[in-house]
Amino acid sequence: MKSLNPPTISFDIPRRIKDLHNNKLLLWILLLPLSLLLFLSLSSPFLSHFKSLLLLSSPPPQPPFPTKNSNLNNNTTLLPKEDLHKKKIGVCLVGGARRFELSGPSIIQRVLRIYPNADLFLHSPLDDKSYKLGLLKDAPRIASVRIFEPKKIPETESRLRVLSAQNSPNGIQGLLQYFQLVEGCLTMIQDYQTRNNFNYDWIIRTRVDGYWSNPLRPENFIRGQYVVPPGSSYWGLNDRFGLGDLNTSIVALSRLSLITQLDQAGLRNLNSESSFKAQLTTQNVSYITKPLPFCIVTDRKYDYPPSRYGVPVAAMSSPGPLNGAKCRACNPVCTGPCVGPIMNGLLKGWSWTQWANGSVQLCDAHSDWEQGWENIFDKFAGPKLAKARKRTLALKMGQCVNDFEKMRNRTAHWAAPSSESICGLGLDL
Ligand SMILES: *[C@@H]1O[C@H](CO)[C@@H](O)[C@H](O)[C@H]1NC(C)=O
Ligand SMILES: *[C@@H]1O[C@H](CO)[C@@H](O)[C@H](O)[C@H]1NC(C)=O
Ligand SMILES: *[C@@H]1O[C@H](CO)[C@@H](O)[C@H](O)[C@H]1NC(C)=O
Ligand SMILES: *[C@@H]1O[C@H](CO)[C@@H](O)[C@H](O)[C@H]1NC(C)=O
Ligand SMILES: *[C@@H]1O[C@H](CO)[C@@H](O)[C@H](O)[C@H]1NC(C)=O
Ligand SMILES: CC(=O)N[C@H]1CO[C@H](CO)[C@@H](O)[C@@H]1O
Repeated sequence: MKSLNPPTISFDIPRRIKDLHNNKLLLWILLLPLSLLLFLSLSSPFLSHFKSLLLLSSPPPQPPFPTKNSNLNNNTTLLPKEDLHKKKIGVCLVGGARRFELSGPSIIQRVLRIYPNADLFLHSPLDDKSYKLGLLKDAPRIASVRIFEPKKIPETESRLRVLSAQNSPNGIQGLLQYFQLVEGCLTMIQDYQTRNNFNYDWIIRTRVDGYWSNPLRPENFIRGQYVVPPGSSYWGLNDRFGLGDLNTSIVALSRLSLITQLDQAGLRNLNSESSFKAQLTTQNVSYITKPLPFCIVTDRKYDYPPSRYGVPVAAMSSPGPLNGAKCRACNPVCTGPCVGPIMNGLLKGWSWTQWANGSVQLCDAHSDWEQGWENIFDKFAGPKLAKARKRTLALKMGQCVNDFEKMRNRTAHWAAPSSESICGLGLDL
């Protein structure tokens, strides 16, 4: 027990397995280290929750909001970290594996391990990079994994009326695939809730290609409001991350099924961000933007410097928070006073992103990632992430299959092609 201060409290509990879902309470109590008990006995609001946990049968009662924060006891209550460790949290991780050797270890370290009680739900389309997903074998808890072969999604009249193909690399079909990816994760969560007869308190929705430079902090758990990053709003709402309680998350993640409602509301020509915003507003879900320390790792090329409608590409090494801006590993070409004029040239409601206080440093992303980017990454990401990157890129077929089998053994619900075929798609025998 190294630290008991937010945001890095980590209950150092040995590998959690499926059985834990059945004997959770018992194990939880047995494994609570003595030092933590001492800490608990010094911290009275925590103690009363803990006592009730010991004395009452499961499920543990919902503790009241702590009295020291009672002046904040309304819809925008910030839950203290200790409380979150007793809540049911689902983490929905969606998207293709692409450069998961860079993003994955950061997600494990700065999202999943910060909330070690959270259940991971992985929803990812199968491709020749899917083998990289095996590194999730190190995730604290895995509830459900679905790796699927993408199929064409019907472009109904209603969907064609509401959505716009503009600025979507793969047109309306691309949008629908993305919406299904997100909503499918909600379906996985709801199935899991039904099967195990409980509801999550919180759902964290994040992307496989998100690189987290700092931990996801507990201030981002706000009841009754959906939390998204500022900027990159493309006439709508930044849809690269979201966090909310179960009710708001159900609305936020129902991206495909709510299109009918948007149609009935007469909405037309929406892109991903504007339909996301419309689905929250038409369902009366309020949202709030909060700075978030992640960026979206992209292989795509973008003109430099970006023009009004251009897209800025940040260096992954930027101090941040990058709020889900696009990024790559680069030696930044624009830092300090160079950044302001470029960012001020971007349209505010489009690709613009918060850059104040030196948070953003820009890459020239007009061609491929620069030579030597691996060393650049290793330097800013540190030895742990560098090691994970090297291991994934040097992975052999046998290791990969073994990783997937390990992960499968720890996962309650597994729907994916065989480990051999996932690994075989991307690795030589
Ligand atoms: C909740 O409390 C915060 C902080 O005191 C305050 O700013 C906010 O207006 C309150 N919200 C409601 C709905 O009462
Ligand atoms: C969530 O929605 C359900 C059904 O609509 C409602 O009964 C419940 O009170 C809501 N919970 C919160 C925390 O708003
Ligand atoms: C949202 O609020 C408006 C106005 O209060 C109401 O007419 C509408 O029925 C609400 N919609 C939903 C889905 O709750
Ligand atoms: C920049 O720093 C100042 C001073 O610390 C602070 O007041 C301001 O909120 C910061 N701006 C952003 C966007 O973080
Ligand atoms: C997975 O579990 C099975 C049966 O419990 C066991 O035989 C196998 O060795 C395990 N595989 C790994 C990689 O842990
Ligand atoms: C969790 C919670 O307190 N939700 C409340 C937020 O505020 C609305 C009305 O403003 C209430 O209906 C909710 O119950």
